[in-house]
Amino acid sequence: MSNFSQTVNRDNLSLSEQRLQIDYLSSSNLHINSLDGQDIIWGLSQTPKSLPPRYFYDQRGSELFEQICELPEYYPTRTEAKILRQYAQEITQVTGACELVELGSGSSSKTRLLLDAYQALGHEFKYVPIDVSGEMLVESAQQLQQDYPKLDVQGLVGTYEQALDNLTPTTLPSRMIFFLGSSLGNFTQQKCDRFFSQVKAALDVGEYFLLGIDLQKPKHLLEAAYNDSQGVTAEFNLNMLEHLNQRFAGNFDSELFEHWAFYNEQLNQIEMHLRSSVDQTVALAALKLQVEFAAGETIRTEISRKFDLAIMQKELQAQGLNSLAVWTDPKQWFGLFLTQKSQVD
Ligand code: AVI
Repeated sequence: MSNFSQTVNRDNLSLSEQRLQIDYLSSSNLHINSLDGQDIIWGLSQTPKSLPPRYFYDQRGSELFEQICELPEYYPTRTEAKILRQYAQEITQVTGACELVELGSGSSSKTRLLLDAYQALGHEFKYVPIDVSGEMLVESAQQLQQDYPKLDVQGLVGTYEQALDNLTPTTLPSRMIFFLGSSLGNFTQQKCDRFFSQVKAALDVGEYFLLGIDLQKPKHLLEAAYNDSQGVTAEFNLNMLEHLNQRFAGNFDSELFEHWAFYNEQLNQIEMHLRSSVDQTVALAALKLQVEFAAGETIRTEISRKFDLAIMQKELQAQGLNSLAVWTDPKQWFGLFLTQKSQVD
């Protein structure tokens, strides 16, 4: 556990009296990874080149992601929402009064399905959204408080790792950490293992972890979801270059790159790349970086792993997170696990 007083900027924004509190977790870790761009220098010096998917999410990228979630080809969001709608009440009955900690809360739209269920059962609850985008977090927390007048929100602005390390003991009888939308799929296996052990460390024995994951399915369905006919995913991918230009004084010409997404069946993952259409040199002045691209060379911007329910259940179990329920949709396109921490660390 890192030292809370060192890593937290104590200038809490106190909005709408006591019911909305936002803590900014500004450790040096956040600076190294995302502000100073060391991860960009590293990724662009590798063969093949890569960039961290976190750079999708500037204001425009977050808007484009919201649009992706509504696309006819992008089934994960609505499939998961259907499962949640169907089982939210069962979840509240299992957990009882509880603190709800959401990793990567974004616009908090699916969260409402859970909040509705907790509210309807009359259980006491509190919402702890965690996101790297402070603007998005404050905006959606304020919106939620208008719609749920008794809701206490204690947001944390920072990475998952920082937030999990800095959760303070809950005053409610239990805690449920939830991670929806198959964001786990954007982690490598190694990062996934580290993440599970951090989740486990942030829970007491008997507390809960709710996880939504996208499942393996035929290649054509997956490739359609990441190559939509309206070109929104392509714009989302290319917007990363505009974001880097703006943030690191770069001169990427996004017209000289194209979106490329395919399903890697050996690794069970979608891979998103940006392919250079010409030989070119790009500079990111703020990072003192010059990068050469050959025509046809790509930068991998994202992996989106697709999972197997039984394997994931075993992995969770091996991490001391026992499945209490595994729900899916009739086509078995998406899975939702309700797990409980079973052992002492
Ligand atoms: C955020 N994440 C789970 C999305 C995914 O499907 O991997 C990001 C995304 N990339 C392209 N479309 C959506």
